[in-house]
Amino acid sequence: MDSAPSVDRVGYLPDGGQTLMKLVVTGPFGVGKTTLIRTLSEIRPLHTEEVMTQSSVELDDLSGVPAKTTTTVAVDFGRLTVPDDVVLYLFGTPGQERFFPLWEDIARGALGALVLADTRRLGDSFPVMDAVEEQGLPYAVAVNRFPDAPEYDDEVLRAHLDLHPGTPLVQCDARDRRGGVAALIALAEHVLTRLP
Ligand SMILES: Nc1nc2c(ncn2[C@@H]2O[C@H](COP(=O)(O)OP(=O)(O)O)[C@@H](O)[C@H]2O)c(=O)[nH]1
Ligand SMILES: [Mg+2]
Repeated sequence: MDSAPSVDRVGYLPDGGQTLMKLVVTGPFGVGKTTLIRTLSEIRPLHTEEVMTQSSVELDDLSGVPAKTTTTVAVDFGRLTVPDDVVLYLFGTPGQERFFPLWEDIARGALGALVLADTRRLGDSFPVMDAVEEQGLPYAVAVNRFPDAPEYDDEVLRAHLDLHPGTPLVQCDARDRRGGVAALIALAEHVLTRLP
């Protein structure tokens, strides 16, 4: 008897023998979360992105991100396998503070968070870092370098962001795979050192 055709889940389920790690990619509106997950994911990422409508004009502050035409209304999801058979499941959160109540659900089971920041508005990342700390999640900060944003040395950024000396800080371009992978590896290593 022919066996029933298997559901094609290749690419969505790991092959076994791997360490799975759920990570949250977070940060303020327009900082590059969706872009980073799109750049990194080895599967076609899931995005629940919507074109922004007039009704969000008063809600979503576009200052600093004038070219933005879409907004994440729920989550982004992607997957990335890094050396040593560690499979990272990436969950992007919406950036708008009105969605913070969704966080607990999105972050449930996550081992760590990558908080994205933009040097033109570093302060926008503070409430996000607070939310991550409230969840008790270890995190790393990735500064997404936009071409027209001022550049600072790591020490200056650390001081501005008031980072704990143990918190990893990485500067990257969300559209560039190598820098994004480096940011996630820094986070994964940080998470692993904190596991019992
Ligand atoms: N120049 C530049 N543009 C970027 C970079 N990252 C994101 N963008 C653009 O910035 C806008 C906001 O990015 P998006 O990923 O949607 O932000 P999100 O709200 O955090 O998910 C989009 O138009 C992106 O194409 C970057 O590193 N450099
Ligand atoms: Mg987004």
